[in-house]
Amino acid sequence: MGSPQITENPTIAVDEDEENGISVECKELIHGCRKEKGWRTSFLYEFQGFWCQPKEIDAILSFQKHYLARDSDVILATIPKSGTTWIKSLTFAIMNRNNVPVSDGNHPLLASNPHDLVPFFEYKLYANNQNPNLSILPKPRIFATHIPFGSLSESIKSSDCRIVYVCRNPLDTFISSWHYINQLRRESRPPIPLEEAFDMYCKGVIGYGPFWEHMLGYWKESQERPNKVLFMKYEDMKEDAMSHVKMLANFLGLPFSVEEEKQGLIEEIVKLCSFKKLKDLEVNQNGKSIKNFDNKHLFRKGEVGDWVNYLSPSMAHQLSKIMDEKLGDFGLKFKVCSTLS
Ligand code: PAP
Repeated sequence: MGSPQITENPTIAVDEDEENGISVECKELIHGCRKEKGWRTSFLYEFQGFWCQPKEIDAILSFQKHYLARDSDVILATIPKSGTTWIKSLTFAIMNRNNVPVSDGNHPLLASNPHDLVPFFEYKLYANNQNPNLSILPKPRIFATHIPFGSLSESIKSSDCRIVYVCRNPLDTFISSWHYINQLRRESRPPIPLEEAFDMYCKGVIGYGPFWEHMLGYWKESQERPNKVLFMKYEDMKEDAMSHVKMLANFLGLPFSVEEEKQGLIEEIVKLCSFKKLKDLEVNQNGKSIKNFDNKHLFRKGEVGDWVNYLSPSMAHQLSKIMDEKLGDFGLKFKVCSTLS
């Protein structure tokens, strides 16, 4: 039944609701997994080499069994709080620009949260024991996931479908995650102290983590198969969104025509999907897209380098050392860290 030192800790009790409704297969599986205290749920379980919550594991099992990729599919992959909402909106706007003009006052992004337009495998499509018939969806289909590359279904790896991975510097990702989780815990539990969350993050214990394994899985694949995986960084996108939108459209096989560029379409897409534009929309101020998740918490500051307002110099050095050790040899670096050396 998992790790004894954790189960014996009297301060952690399993919230029965967290395992309610999950399959027998999943229940049996998690009881054989290593576990650690969770961020939002009582525990995170080490499943296929990454940390995950019971309901997510159940959905991932279903996804791995049932999802069949088409060559025309596009999969947006991120570790949480790395720019998922942003890449969903940009990809949706680029891929649908011939059906819905970006300047249309009824553009779907003005009335729906990006998570409703581009569903997650593990939170929507395969959640709660569902096995939806995705073959009825028109091509090209856009899906999203936080699942590490190694655990994607075989058909994703072997088909010609494309994967876009967005990565964010871990210092900001950590702070964004900490704020977000504390918002979600507000009703049920006290906030997690920053120092405690930081220790967990540095050990790799966070949903879909360790972050370095998550990043490297997609990074290595993008180096080996650049036509299969496009690897983008949040900081680079913030610095020059236009060239990234162009790069994304090229990768997706839908390059902008000279005419579109002249008309300023790239700039329009950048504006439509900007943090400020999306944050101020009614649907993103008051709606809920994924069960228990208020849309408004998806839009906090949207800045690069906010970590300096929270992390002590020694915490920042500790995390940047981990990044150097784990990612440096693979050539994966983040500009924001030059301020630390
Ligand atoms: P998710 O994994 O829960 O879907 P995700 O969208 O990846 O969350 O990350 C949220 C972060 O992206 C937030 O960062 P912050 O906490 O540092 O502020 C959020 O503000 C930011 N974000 C959301 N939408 C955009 C956008 N359109 N442009 C830039 N950043 C954005």
